[in-house]
Amino acid sequence: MQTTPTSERVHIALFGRTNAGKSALANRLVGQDVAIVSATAGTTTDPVQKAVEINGLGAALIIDTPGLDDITSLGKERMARTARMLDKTDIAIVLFTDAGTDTELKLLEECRVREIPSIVVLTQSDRIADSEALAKHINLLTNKEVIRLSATTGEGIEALREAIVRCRPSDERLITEGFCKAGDIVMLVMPQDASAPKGRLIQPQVQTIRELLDRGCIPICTTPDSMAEALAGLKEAPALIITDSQAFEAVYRLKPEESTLTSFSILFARYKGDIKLFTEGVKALGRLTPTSRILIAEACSHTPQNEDIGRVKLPRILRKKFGESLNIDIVGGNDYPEDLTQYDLVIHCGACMFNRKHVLSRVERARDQGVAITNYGVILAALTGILDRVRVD
Ligand SMILES: Nc1nc2c(ncn2[C@@H]2O[C@H](COP(=O)(O)OP(=O)(O)O)[C@@H](O)[C@H]2O)c(=O)[nH]1
Ligand SMILES: [Mg+2]
Repeated sequence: MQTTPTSERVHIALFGRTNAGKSALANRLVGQDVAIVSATAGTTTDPVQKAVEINGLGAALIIDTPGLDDITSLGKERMARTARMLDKTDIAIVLFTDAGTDTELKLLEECRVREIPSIVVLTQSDRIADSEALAKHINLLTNKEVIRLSATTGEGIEALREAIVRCRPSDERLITEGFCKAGDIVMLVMPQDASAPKGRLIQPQVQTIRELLDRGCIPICTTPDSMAEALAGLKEAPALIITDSQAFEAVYRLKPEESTLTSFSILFARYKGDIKLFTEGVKALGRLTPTSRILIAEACSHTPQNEDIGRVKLPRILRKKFGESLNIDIVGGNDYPEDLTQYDLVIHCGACMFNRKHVLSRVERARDQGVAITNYGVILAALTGILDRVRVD
């Protein structure tokens, strides 16, 4: 069964002090016991996330977080952890069980600054004597609507769902936005060689085909080997051809004059990140010297089995081009440095595991520090001479 990938889900994070009832609420929203609900302080040390479908919103991810006041970690570390959570948060739910402290107010302020929609809830209302008066008080403190709810009785859960739906991100993005319109024939060139997974298509291909169908376009799927034949069978040239970067040269040779050409990597760099900044950032290649410092940032923390783009391929190409003494730091998972100013270029992976919000948080950090940033797809396209021959935006 195919499910919506995590990266495509609206990330909803629950914030609050220890024992506020985050895990209980997460369970209530998910409808099953996922997080451990416990009266012992600090039981949730790892963020727990669970995929859900929310009526009116669609595919979401509920993220249960450790307490804002969690005494099992140092204050500074705790703040950094919360900041990292916010990096990927599309909607924040902030829990109060009493009048709250500076911690909740600071978090709400941080959400406001970062333009993350936030929802204030008064939890455990079933055991608060005058929850209406308390809600009013919190409303005055936060200047926000306060939803009274109970994970035990279910009171207020429907109101919370409605509030979540109102916060739904408005910038519904399309992968192929501006590249084609309804009725257009779009040819997808997708090599299915030994490196392709057995019995299925990879996620970017699936997502693109689905979107083209939704948009009323006519996707024609082919491999580099059958592309010429596929073209010959068409009455008119495709409006757009999207190719896997591996097959670029062959596709470029076969491409009809009138067809626009782009690649899956470029479309996804644009969909997931900031294509203007990435194509600008890649110009840093022209300024690199043998002593330059480069950061390669991977979203995955695992070590891939096969030859890997970020850890093997890119460093090899770059060292060959700019010298063996090139300084290359590679980080994975959450290890994305606060301070990027020592780098001449940051190269981020395609971030198939991250939501757009998360990628943009990282992109903005580089931009704000004046550091050039690009991604795997764009830099490989530049290094192999593809970038100048495709449409990027
Ligand atoms: N009566 C009542 N108890 C709750 C409610 N939500 C949580 N609790 C209890 O409060 C304690 C802390 O809840 P938990 O979800 O683990 O808090 P967390 O630390 O914020 O994750 C547990 O004993 C829960 O059973 C609620 O809505 N009503
Ligand atoms: Mg918990």
